[in-house]
Amino acid sequence: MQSSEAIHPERLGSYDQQSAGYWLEQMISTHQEKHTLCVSFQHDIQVKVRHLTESIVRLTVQAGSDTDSVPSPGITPLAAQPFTIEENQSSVVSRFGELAVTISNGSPASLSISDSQGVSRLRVDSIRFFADGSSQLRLASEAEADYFGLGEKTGWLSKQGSKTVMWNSDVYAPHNLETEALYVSIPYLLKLDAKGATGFLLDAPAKSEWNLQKSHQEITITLDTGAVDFYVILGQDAKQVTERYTELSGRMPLPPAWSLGYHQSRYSYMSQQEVEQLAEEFRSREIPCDAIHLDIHYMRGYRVFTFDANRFPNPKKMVGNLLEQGFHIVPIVDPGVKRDVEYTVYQEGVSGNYFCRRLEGELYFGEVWPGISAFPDFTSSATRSWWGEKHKFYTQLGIQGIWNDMNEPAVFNESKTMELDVMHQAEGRPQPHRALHNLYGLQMSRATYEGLREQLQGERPFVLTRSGYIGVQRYAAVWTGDNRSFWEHMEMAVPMLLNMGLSGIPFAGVDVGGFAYDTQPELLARWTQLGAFLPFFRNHSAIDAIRQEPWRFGEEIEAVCRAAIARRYRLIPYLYSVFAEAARKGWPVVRPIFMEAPGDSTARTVADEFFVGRHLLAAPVLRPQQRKRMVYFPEGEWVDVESGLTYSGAQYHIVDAPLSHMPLFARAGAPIAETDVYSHLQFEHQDVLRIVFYGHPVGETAETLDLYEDDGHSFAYEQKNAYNLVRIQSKRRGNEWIVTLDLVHEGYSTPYTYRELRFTGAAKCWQIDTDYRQDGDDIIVQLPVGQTSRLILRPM
Ligand code: MIG
Repeated sequence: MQSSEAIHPERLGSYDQQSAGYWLEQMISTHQEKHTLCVSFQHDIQVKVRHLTESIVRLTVQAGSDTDSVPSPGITPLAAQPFTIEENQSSVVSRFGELAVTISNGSPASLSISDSQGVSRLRVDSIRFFADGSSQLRLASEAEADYFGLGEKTGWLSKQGSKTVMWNSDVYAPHNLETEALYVSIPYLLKLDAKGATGFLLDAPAKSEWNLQKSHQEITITLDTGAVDFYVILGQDAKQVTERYTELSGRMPLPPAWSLGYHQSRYSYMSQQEVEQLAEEFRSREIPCDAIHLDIHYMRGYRVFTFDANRFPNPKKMVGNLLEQGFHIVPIVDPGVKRDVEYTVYQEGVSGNYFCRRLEGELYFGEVWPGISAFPDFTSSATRSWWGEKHKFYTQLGIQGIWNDMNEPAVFNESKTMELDVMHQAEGRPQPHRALHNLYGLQMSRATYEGLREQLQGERPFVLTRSGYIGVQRYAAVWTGDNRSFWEHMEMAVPMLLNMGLSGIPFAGVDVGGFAYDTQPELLARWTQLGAFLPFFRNHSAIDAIRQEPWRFGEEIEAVCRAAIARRYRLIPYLYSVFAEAARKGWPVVRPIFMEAPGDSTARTVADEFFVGRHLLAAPVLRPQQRKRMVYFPEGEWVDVESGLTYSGAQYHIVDAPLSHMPLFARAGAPIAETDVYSHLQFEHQDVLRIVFYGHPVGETAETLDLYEDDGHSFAYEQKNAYNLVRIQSKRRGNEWIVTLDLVHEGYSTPYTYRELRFTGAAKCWQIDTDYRQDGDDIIVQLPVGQTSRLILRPM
């Protein structure tokens, strides 16, 4: 605990330390090198402009004319395109597609990015370089602009008014508003204003500090070291910018279906027997579950790529038996390799030169769980292949998922990480840890993913990581580290995950129930209800916290948890289609309300509700004993999927929120794909597919679901086009309600032969022009797979 002495005036640093240094100022000359515009300034500073697409530009600003900043591995490189250029005495303008860059001469010089209407979307008012190698950008900010993104951060949905640090950090202390750095760094801002949406991405693997505090009327970004290298992305709205941003940062490959299921974890399940019993509990209690995680105690003395022979006498048999019952085992793998001369992984790491070293040659050692350990240098491809190959140890046992922890990297010392002068080889461009810190987790998950992909012979790997950087979604799902069993932490999870989604990471989740501290029955129930609609759904708790499996608090809470988990399993066809959309377009799985209601200014302020895809609106209950909650509905009509009650949008309503379930609303008349609940997810055995229309569409709207289907476990969707894409559209035209099913792509043969369309409550007021069956008030139509259809419903 800190005392008041912590704020002793003499301990506070001076605020004008950084008054020295020089600005980007006084343009000297311009020239073009192929598709790069190079502008030279005083103090030997070069600005380079590269138009990458019609709406994305890359700008680098650095001192010294012979160096050229190279995009970090966070970026999927895009080739520079030809552009036009206009020059006059005071400025240079380059233009391609809908984007123009204006470099205005002066002291300081400024850089402005404008759209095809000539409207400035983002302006860098100044760039300053300091003698210590750090630099600072000032972005102009207008009062009506709002900011989102920044990856994994505490606080509310809007990032306006926040201060944050991009420096991957292991933070066990409670995460709160003051926690400026967490495990993942995504130096990316999404700006929304009346002109549209604009993305700003700073490719800075070193530390950067972002200050969006309102009092500044500007955003300042201070970079510890390295070139100023950034991208500006223009678009109409958040969806379009996110799609374009993920062209640059990459998109998630389709994960295996099982990883969308419920995961159970604990630090730690201590033995083979305990794990087997746990699995049995899930099956006998009929709680769906697809994965069990093994935390650090499965290893022999915390040595990665080993099993402790006493605790886990027969891992192969265990993994095999569990697989048969539909459970995947996900063991944890940390980066630290124990210094033990009799341990082959350590021996190979030393002899193969795979570990991080000082410039002078000696190995870097740090202390983590196994004691003194060496750390693989994942910036080198040789190290990544070696590490990837080591995963044979797991894949040979039948394991298909790996959990990467401590990869900031976390080290038990004062700085909490590797020393800054340790070197990384970085494919022939050696740099100290200080410059590349934020890449460590990304590169470790990459090594893991690529290794698994190689060994799994066509099966999809699952990797979960704690640390990451731009582009981490290409390799891994992310969980947000050590939260606590606090209601406040559950509440914070919502904006945190929404901003991660906007930052390109669609597959993310939090420890359901809370990691540290003892959970409470009602908290676990509410958290499980929320977790069922988060992209990654895992219950995990700390070694000293009370047990929090779904049945630990008696029958009522168990029933609530079972129903919540089952609800997710029922909606898997819809959820999987949303995942497929994330893989194709980069759109988040869970989306802030404003993303589906771009013109709605109230929607922008809503941080405690979210969309799952476009048609489901989740309103989690985030307070103890709360049995009602306020919900903002954007324009349209919304149907409570449980009660069938309809709410009209563009306003707030107070809705019932009994403990039994979380308020969940479907867009009236929009297609939602569902199935029956199975104990685990195996698409090849899914013999029911239901397309449910809750309520009916109002107004002249047309809502679409692109139902995506494949085998859920192989890469045949990619290699042999073995997938289906069924475009289901529901629209009103005058009095008629028209539903169409188009087979956009057919390449996967489904285990079921009919698709069932269910119109809830429709029998009371609609008649349909085809054969149907009635179930209560629902109208049911069965359509043979492979048949295109057009159904018309008319009011009775
Ligand atoms: O804090 O491996 O965030 O999920 O259970 C110790 C033990 C290291 C931190 C992870 C947590 C995991 C724990 N690890």
